[in-house]
Amino acid sequence: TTGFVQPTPQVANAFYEDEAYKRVFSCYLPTELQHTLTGDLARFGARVLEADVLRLVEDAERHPPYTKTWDSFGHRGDSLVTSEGWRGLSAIGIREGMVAIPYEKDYGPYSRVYQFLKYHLWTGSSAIVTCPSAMTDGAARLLSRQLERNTASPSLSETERTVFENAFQRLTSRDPQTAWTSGQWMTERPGGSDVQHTETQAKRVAPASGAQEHRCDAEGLPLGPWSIDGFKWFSSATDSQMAVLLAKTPGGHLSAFYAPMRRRRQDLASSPTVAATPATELNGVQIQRLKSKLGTRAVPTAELVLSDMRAYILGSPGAGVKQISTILNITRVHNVVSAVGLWGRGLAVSRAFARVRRTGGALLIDRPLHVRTLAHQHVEYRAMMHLAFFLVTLLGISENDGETMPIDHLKLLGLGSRARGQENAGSLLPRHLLRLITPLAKAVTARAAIAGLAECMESLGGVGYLENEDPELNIARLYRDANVLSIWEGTTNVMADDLVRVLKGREGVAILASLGQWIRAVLDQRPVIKKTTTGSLDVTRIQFLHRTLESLVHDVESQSADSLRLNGRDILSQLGWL
Ligand code: MFK
Ligand code: FAD
Repeated sequence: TTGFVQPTPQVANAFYEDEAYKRVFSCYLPTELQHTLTGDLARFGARVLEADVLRLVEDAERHPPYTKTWDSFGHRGDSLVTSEGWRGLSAIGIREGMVAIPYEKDYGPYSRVYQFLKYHLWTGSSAIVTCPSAMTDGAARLLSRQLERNTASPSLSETERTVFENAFQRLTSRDPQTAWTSGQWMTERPGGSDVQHTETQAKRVAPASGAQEHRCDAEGLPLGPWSIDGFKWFSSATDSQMAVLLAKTPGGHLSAFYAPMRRRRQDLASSPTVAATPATELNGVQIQRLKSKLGTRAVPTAELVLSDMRAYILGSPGAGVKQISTILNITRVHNVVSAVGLWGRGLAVSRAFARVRRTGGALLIDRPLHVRTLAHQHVEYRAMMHLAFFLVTLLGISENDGETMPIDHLKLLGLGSRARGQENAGSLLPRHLLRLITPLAKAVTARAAIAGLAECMESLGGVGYLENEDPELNIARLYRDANVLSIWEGTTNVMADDLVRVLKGREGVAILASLGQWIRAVLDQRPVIKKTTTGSLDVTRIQFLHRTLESLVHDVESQSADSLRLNGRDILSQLGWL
């Protein structure tokens, strides 16, 4: 046909074009590191828009995973087939250090900021391989804590130490040939928010030394002494090499376990004729079926039947939630950055479209009403970007306690007292804020991104609603994917409930005191902030927050946990002013 054809919008490298991203880059990294990291981030901002990466995204979306349950001869195999696109994108994520960066510790407390700045660029082109990488990061953190504790006070057997060390090295590797990803299996049919009704059972079948246990995992390391039977309702990284899962130990105690996904086949030693078949099999796992989902379609989310899955316990029996919360608190930060990352890509498409689309003779970029609509979105996005990267900074500081940071930089973030030598208060403050802000930020960024991406779709008119042929412009995909962010890793109500758990918990009073201390420190910085920023930290808002906080402290002290729980979402939105 002849006639008008809309010129294609060109999405630009976010490192140079996304003002909120640029602001966060300069706010949350000290100047020297900005120089060091510019090269890699600018390169990666361009890389995620290159044709070969976008082809992988398209392939991953067009070819969702499937299972081959039986072979032609009737052997059950449960092989999971993922697309070339999915595998290619997974390899890129691993090579770029999407999990490895914070464990390489090249930039101390700022390694987390670097990791998540890169991750932000990645989300929109990742086909959500970021889901397994989030759980992998969480599992690596959990295993590294086990190993650190063991160094300080030995409690692991030599076999356990070797198995955990091997897994940790693989999870944090940058080599796609040898790197592992990890699943996180919590949700069961009776409940995902409330895991106390977990039906999966674990029993100990061999001594911890593994002396009587000759079966090995795919690495040749002994399989664990616990045998697990049950059913997991959602497993999103079914192609992973390991999982951290919850199961009940005798006495009904909810406990956490490490389990390799595959084991060496026992029948091979006695039947040399089957040597041509795969040397490993699933470690007591059957894939019941893959889920059919609104979004995250490339992610292999499965229902799993567990039957004598062999595993190692993590921590003591009954400490399952406490152990796995190390993972939860990391994956929730990934969720936060995924929210702003997907939203950021959506806004980039909106901006690109407004530059080329004419209505009534004018480009949309010159139409005041359209610009006002976009501007409102950008202000919200910018606020959520600050929340996200403040949280990331707190994570980095908390994981690298004791490392020195530039004082001016810390002061600007209201964290300066730490460097003034107030060791005790100083080192507690970031951890307190991290515990408080993680559920808050997880809840508010997810919902803001979902609403924001709906706006982005509308800003493109009818084309916004289409499953666009150009993967970098497909807001419909971003919107479908973003909708899970308020559900997995704890729904909004569960985050509100977690906030009440924090406020009414053993450390509640101290945590609120830290929040008050931080707000006062930020207010102290008012003159500096005014001088050094373009007004992105709104002081009136902070003063308002201070007043809100005072009434909140009063409420927390005077009300029961149950009545506070009813108001959990109000508290979330009040603190959302942060
Ligand atoms: C691309 C984006 C990245 C994300 C990818 C994700 C892929 C999808 C993966 C999933 O969805 S995995 C499944 C996620 N599931 C959840 O997030 C579960 C949601 N439910 C909750 O979070 C509940 O609050 C929880 C299961 C934790 C409640 O369990 P309990 O047993 O009722 O907890 P309880 O008794 O209140 O707390 C037990 C202990 O754990 C307490 O410590 P103490 O024993 O010392 O008192 C709590 O303080 C502690 N705890 C609970 N939550 C914590 C925590 N500690 C630190 N941080 C937390 N978040
Ligand atoms: P329920 O817990 O039954 O919640 C239903 C509703 O009740 C929600 O609106 C919730 O907010 C509300 N509610 C629950 N408790 C309370 C309360 N105390 N107060 C007020 N309201 C409450 N899980 C894994 O373990 N591993 C995975 O890899 C994984 N991947 C997933 C991938 C996808 C695509 C999806 C959609 C889910 C995945 N999940 C995974 C599961 C996810 O974590 C759960 O669906 C989620 O935690 C909610 O649990 P549920 O589905 O049992 O809902």
